[in-house]
Amino acid sequence: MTADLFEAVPDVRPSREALADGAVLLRGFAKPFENEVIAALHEIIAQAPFRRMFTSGGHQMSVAMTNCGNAGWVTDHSGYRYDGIDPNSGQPWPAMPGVFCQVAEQAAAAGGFEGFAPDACLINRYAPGARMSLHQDKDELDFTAPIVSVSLGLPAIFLFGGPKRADKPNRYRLEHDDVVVWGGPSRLFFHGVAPLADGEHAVMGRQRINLTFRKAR
Ligand code: MD6
Ligand code: FE
Repeated sequence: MTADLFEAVPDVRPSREALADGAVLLRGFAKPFENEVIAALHEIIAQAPFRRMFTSGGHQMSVAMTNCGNAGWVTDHSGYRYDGIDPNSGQPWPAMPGVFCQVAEQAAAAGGFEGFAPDACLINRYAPGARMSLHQDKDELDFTAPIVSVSLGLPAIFLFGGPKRADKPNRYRLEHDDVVVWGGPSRLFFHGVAPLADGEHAVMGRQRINLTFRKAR
């Protein structure tokens, strides 16, 4: 009689939402991979800890970053680039775990991009208040490959604009296990993340982690 009181609230959000031509939000797509992804993440950050990098203009980013895969995205006084070596350790970045490749490849296929084989995974950690200003992902060599973005932990407001910085962005709430696949006509659109609201996530604690998979080289 009271059983329904204990049933989970149904998730009424559609599982798939187009953000633009070439960009799709796949809600909950990472759920089946989540446990393995989080275990692999712990191993990566033990080898290559999060660090807050500096832009070429000398500003320290609020988001802490690390990488895995053959190429890692780095920024310092000389600018942005992909580098096979972690500048903090002088060692190659940790290898891309198999489960990372699987979730990225399967999400890309679900988004219409078959055969995605990322060589870079940028791992971003947002503490409450951290943000990412509007930017384009344009440091990769091949813009025909999409980017796959996996969100874990606290929800964030993702800002998705257009081809010009001045284009007013739409706002999307990205939650734990949501995946954005992004390529084709909107591959170079401006986007960012609003300052993270404070909270405590049941699995990830007081933070948001975002994995972006790219074909950098
Ligand atoms: C983030 N993501 O969600 C930052 N870039 O924390 C990105 O900058 C991003 O999610 C390109 C494609 C998808 C993304
Ligand atoms: Fe980006």
